[in-house]
Parts: sequence; structure tokens; C-alpha cells
Amino acid sequence: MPARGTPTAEEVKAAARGFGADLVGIASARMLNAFPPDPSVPQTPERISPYVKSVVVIAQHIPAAVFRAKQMVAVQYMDMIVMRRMDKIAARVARHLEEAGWPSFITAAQETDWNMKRASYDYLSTRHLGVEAGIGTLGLEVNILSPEYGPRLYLTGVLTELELAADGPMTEQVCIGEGCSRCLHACPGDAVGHFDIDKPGCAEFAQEFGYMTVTRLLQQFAEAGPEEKRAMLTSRGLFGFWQGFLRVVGSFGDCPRCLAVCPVGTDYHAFLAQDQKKIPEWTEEKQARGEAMKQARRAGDEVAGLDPWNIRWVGPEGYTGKTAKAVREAFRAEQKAKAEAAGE
Ligand code: B12
Ligand code: SF4
Ligand code: SF4
Repeated sequence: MPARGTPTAEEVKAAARGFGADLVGIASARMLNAFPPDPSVPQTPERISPYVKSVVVIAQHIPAAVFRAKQMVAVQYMDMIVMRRMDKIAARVARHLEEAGWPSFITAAQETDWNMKRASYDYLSTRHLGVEAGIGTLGLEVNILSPEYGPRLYLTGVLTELELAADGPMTEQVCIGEGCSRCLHACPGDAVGHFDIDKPGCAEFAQEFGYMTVTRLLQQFAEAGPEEKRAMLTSRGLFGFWQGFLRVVGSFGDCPRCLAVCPVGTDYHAFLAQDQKKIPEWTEEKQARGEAMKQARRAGDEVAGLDPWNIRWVGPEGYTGKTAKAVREAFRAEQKAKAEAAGE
């Protein structure tokens, strides 16, 4: 192993950007250990390795163009490509740190453990890693929203034994809040709660051929008579099962609606605003639910997703729009400079 050097946080982040990371931040393992999202099922680095000191969080944005496509398969395919690319970038960061003499490895970005809340939890919640690394904050639908790309991103973490200066969470809420509620209006599974999510309700749409569907199919097959069994062998269900095995199609990342309609992010304003303005899934009932959430927050009612523990990841300062404005202005300046350089 080469002699130990001590790269600074800025050097590590610059290296990650050089390898292609869209966003990068650093979370302190000490803070992650002290603030697990759900203390009864701690998703903490120390449960993975006692030696981890910092987590370098890498986020890759999903290109906005796929949310303009007529078919969901475009999003599914890009989701897989984005995650593959993200893993490769993270692996290069881990190797870079290892070469400097600091043992480092990456986490699985899309796995769950059966023993943790019946497989709804991974060893680390990469969204919470993202918040602790200052990349964004959780939205009404508990996706992490970055000011640059809203929720249209995937994240992973590099666990390193090197102590790096952490970025710390943003205090401002990136999500516009209950007054927006566009994710709630668009959700086909009616799964968006008040900074909370009904996971089985979401999984029906986000994982059409996920574990639940596959086991249901197998159960039905086991109980079916010979004629029914023959019919099931040529059913869409079995085909979905096969596609899921073949290239993960349908097993996750199916439903893109809460990602597509969120108005946070320069990508939304540049490419999606016109296309996504109208929400076909909108109903008066959903509108009323959003309004009720707004009233509940104003009245200071107890909201589990905003309780003193969870507010850390939502943004204790509430929505001010300051960061969004700064990011928008920087984006416009960058676009202008590019246009001028191209002689437009
Ligand atoms: C499992 C999983 C799912 C499953 C859950 C399956 C099931 N049946 O339980 C389902 C199908 C719901 C799902 C859906 C989606 N997923 Co998913 N998923 C994961 C995975 C692998 C683990 C999740 C996890 O550990 N969460 C940790 C816990 C703490 O989060 P949580 O349960 O949501 O808890 C929050 C609240 O619910 C609340 N809470 C928790 N317990 C309780 C209890 C009560 C009573 C209350 C009120 C609140 C509350 O507190 C937390 C907020 O502080 C992660 C990858 C990872 N390693 O993190 C990806 C991940 C979260 N998924 C992701 C995505 C993109 C999606 C989808 C958009 C689908 C898609 N197109 O890919 C939807 C979005 C749904 C949504 N709005 O949340 C991305 C999120 C990126 C982002 N921008 O946020 C991740 C991070 C993958 C990645 N590596 O980037 N997912
Ligand atoms: S992924 Fe689809 S079903 Fe799940 S919360 Fe988002 S909009 Fe609702
Ligand atoms: S759509 Fe609106 S309410 Fe939902 S996460 Fe985005 S900003 Fe927040």
C-alpha cells in the first residue's frame, strides 16, 4: 500500500467531480451514528464498520429529457444507466482514497435487508446521507431535493476511514412545501403523506413487478388448478417477472411521477415546466388533502414527518427560496456565458 497522504475534503470533492460526479458532499460518520433516521432500526455506518470516519456522498442527476418521454421505459432504462455510472464514479473515489492510504468502500445503492422493517430499509439511507452531506433536504414525498435537480437524482456513499471536514445539513427547506403539493397531486398510488410516504402504496406503482408482485404470482400459481396454471405460463405477470430478472425492468424505478412534477431545480425550469404544468392525476380530493396539510402545519399540529427528530432532514428554517434563487441565478449566468462563448 502506498504511503499515507492526507487529502483534504476539498481535494476529495474535486477528485469526485473530476471523475464525473454531478454533486458531492461529505457527511461525518459520527453525526450519522448519532442521528439515525429511525433509531429503532439504526441505519448507521458503525453497523457496517466501526472504522468509518466519513462518507463521501455522490449524486447523479437523471436527465430531464426522459421525463418528457411518452413511455415510462425511458425513465427506467436511464435510472439503471445513471445508477451504474454513479457506482463507477463512487468506486473510483474509493480507489483514489485507498491509493492515498485510506481504506474505503462503497455501499449498495439499491438493496434492502429483510430484517430491517421487512425489507423497506437498506443498511444506510442514501437520502439521509445526502442531507447530512449538505446536498439537499427531504421533500413532502420524502425524496431528497437538491436545489439544482430537485428530486431527479440518485445517490450513493463512499465509506472511508479518513476523517474529512463534513459539510453538514442545510438548514433551509428545499421543498416548497404543502402550498405546492404537486407530488401529492401527481401520485397514482395516493402514497404521498405529510413528509411521509405509504411504502406499499408507492410500491404498487414504483415496483410493478417487484418482490410483492412476484410472491403474489407464485402464491397464485401454487394454488391454481392445471388449466389455470397453463394460462398463467403465458400471462403478462410471468413476462414481467422475466423482464425484471433480465434487466430489472419493473422491479424498481417504475413510477416517475413525483420526480417529474417537482418544480424545484434548474432542470425543471429549463426543460420540464411547460410539459409538466398540467397534472392529469389531480383531483379535488387530493387538493383538499394538500390544503389540510398546509393548515395543520400553520396551526402547529403534531406532524410525525416534521417532529423534532425528523425536522433535521426537512430543513428546520422552513422554505425561504433563498438557495433556489441563488442556484437559478448561477444557472442563468452560466447559460449566458455559454451562449456568448458560442457567439449566439
Ligand atoms: C426500499 C426503497 C424503496 C421502496 C420501499 C419498499 C417497501 N415496500 O418498503 C419504495 C418502493 C417505496 C421506493 C420507492 C421509490 N424510490 Co426508493 N429506495 C428504497 C431504498 C433501497 C431503501 C430505502 C430506505 O432505506 N429508506 C430509509 C428510511 C429512513 O426512509 P423512509 O422509510 O422513507 O423514512 C422516512 C419517512 O418515511 C419517515 N418515517 C420513517 N418511519 C416512519 C414512521 C412514521 C410513523 C412516520 C410518520 C414517518 C416515518 O422518516 C423518514 C424521513 O426522515 C433506497 C436506497 C437507500 N439505500 O436509501 C431507495 C431510494 C430511496 N429510492 C429512490 C427513488 C428514486 C424511488 C422512487 C422515486 C422510485 C423510482 N422511480 O426510482 C420511489 C419514490 C417514493 C418516495 N416518494 O419515497 C432513491 C431516492 C432518490 C431521491 N431523490 O430521493 C433512493 C435513495 C435510491 C438511490 N440510491 O438513490 N423505494
Ligand atoms: S414513485 Fe409514484 S407512486 Fe411512488 S410516491 Fe412517487 S408518484 Fe407516488
Ligand atoms: S412537488 Fe412541491 S411539495 Fe412535492 S417535493 Fe416538490 S416542491 Fe415539495
